[in-house]
Parts: sequence; C-alpha cells; structure tokens
Amino acid sequence: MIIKTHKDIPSSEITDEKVFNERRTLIKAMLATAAGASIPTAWANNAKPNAWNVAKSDLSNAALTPTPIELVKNYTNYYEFTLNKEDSTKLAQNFIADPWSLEISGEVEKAGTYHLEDILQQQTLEERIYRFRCVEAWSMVVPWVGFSLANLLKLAKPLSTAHFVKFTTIQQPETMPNQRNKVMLEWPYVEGLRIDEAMHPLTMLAVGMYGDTLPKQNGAPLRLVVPWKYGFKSIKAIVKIELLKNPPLTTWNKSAPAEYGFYANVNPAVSHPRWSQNSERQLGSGFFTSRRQTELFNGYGEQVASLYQDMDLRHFF
Ligand SMILES: Nc1nc2c(c(=O)[nH]1)N[C@H]1C(S)=C(S)[C@@H](COP(=O)(O)O)O[C@H]1N2
Ligand SMILES: [Mo]
Repeated sequence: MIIKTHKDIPSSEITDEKVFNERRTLIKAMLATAAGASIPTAWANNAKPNAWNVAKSDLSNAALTPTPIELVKNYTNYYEFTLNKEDSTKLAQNFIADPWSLEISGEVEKAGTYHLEDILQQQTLEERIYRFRCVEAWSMVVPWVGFSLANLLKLAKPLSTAHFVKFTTIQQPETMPNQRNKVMLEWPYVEGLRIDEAMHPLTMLAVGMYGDTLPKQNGAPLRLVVPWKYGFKSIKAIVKIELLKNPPLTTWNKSAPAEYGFYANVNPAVSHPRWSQNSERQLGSGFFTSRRQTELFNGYGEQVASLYQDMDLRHFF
C-alpha cells in the first residue's frame, strides 16, 4: 500500500524504490542459497497445535508453484510494525502470538471468546495453494494452512440479521512500534466482508503456511485469506470477529475511500487512481521473467463471480 505523506512522492520514485527493494530481497535470497546458508527461520514461537494433520483440499490450486518461502517471509506488509516490506521480519519477533484468544460476537446466537487451541481442535486443517494479489500490483502464490471461515462462523450460529462481518487486529502497542507512534493509519486495523463473502468456502482463516505455523510478520497466529480480493482485505493477527447488520468502516477504505474500496475485488479493468491494475509483478519471478496479466477476481471468477452478479464493479470497487 502506498501511503500519501505530506511530501507527496512522485509515483516514478515509488516504483523505483519498490523495484530496488525487491531486487535487494532477491539478491539476499540468492546469496543465501549460494553460500549454502539458510536465512534464520523466524517462526512464531507459538507451538504447533497438537494435531497438526494437514489435509489436502479440493479448493487448492495444486498446479501452481508456490513462491519461494524466503520471499514470502521477508517481503511483507504489516503497518503496525513498519511501512517497509523488509523490516517487519525482524521487528515482529517480539510480538506475542501465544496465548491467543478470539472473540466472536454481534448478530449471532452463540457469542463467546475462545482460546485458539480450542478453536483448532474443532477444525480440520487444510493446505490450500492460493494466488495472492496485493493492490500495489505485486503477487505471490502461497500454500496456506487453515480452514474455511464458514466452518467457524456456523458454530456461532449467525442470525438472519447478520449481513456483514467485521475483523479486528490485536492492539499490542508494546510490541508494535507504529501503534505506539500512532502513525499513518488508525489502529486497530479493521477489515470487513459481506456475509456471503465470509461464508464462501474459499475464504479462509489461516494459521500456517508452507506446512508450518505462520511467521509473526505474516500475521501469526491467525489471519484472514480472501484470494479473490486485494491483499489488504486479508487482515492479520485477528482477535475479534463481529457479525453486523451494517457494513463496518474498514481501515483502508476510511483512510483513502477513492483508492481502496470496501469490496477490493481483484479487477484488471478498474485502475487504482494512481496506477494500472492490468498486470502484476510476481515475487520471485527473477530479473527476466515477465509480468503476469491480472485476472478478474484473481482467477477465482468461476467460484465467486455469482456473488457480484448484479453489481457494477466499477462503482463497487
Ligand atoms: N493487521 C494488518 N493486516 C494486514 C496488513 C497490515 O498492515 N496490518 N497489511 C495487508 C496488506 S496491504 C497485504 S498485501 C497483506 C500482506 O500479507 P503478507 O505480508 O503476509 O504478504 O496483509 C494485509 N493484512
Ligand atoms: Mo497490500
């Protein structure tokens, strides 16, 4: 996400900086491989759940090749820590991801606050390889570990008045520098979905990736993954899920409504006001590989297009 500052940076410079940063990451990864050394692993120190039996899923894009894990771990967007994509790897290591509880409340029959372990005991973990497309026009392929959000919401028994779902990230200012500094965004980070989007089987709560628990910088211990929407919808470190009658005000929509819509469906035909969404830079594709043509709904149209049948996607972007 590119944030406007008082020093309004020309977009040409931003692009240069982005390319520079990715090259740095790539070079680091190449050096590490060349030296036979592995970059120190930075997993969340929360232990894996006892029964970490990961099933295969029909919803997985099994034919896709995952992006190298070192890139996914070391090129992250986590504004609570930093605006820099490389530094949250280190900065997030003090984050406390264990113990963790999740509140489910609002328009439900059974509201409550649950320990993450208890939630996981009721779920079958699946590995799902999904495409992931950031609104900044870079993308990756990630094998997430988790379960359909719908499986959890059903246990809370949504009422017929539940039309939207609001997600809230933890506030942990003692470990999150930008929550302390109160910079740029309003905390906590909030996201939202329409109830049918939230109940769609592709919509996932992830607790892991690449067969292990989520690294802290990738949103440990629990994050949302909505593969047909821009990455900012996939909120990290969730502590609260509320079912609501009305759409929640979401962080990015509130901060720049003309740039980041509530729906944020991946759509090559609807440009961001400051750049095209027609193609994307694939992380890890190397110096010579071409960009990828961005697909409507990030390629998940067959599964999700019906959710938006009668909607003007230019207006509801
Ligand atoms: N709480 C929180 N969730 C967040 C963000 C954030 O800054 N804070 N960044 C979002 C954005 S813009 C993207 S692209 C994805 C990035 O996920 P990744 O860092 O695991 O690649 O997380 C999303 N979820
Ligand atoms: Mo993003």
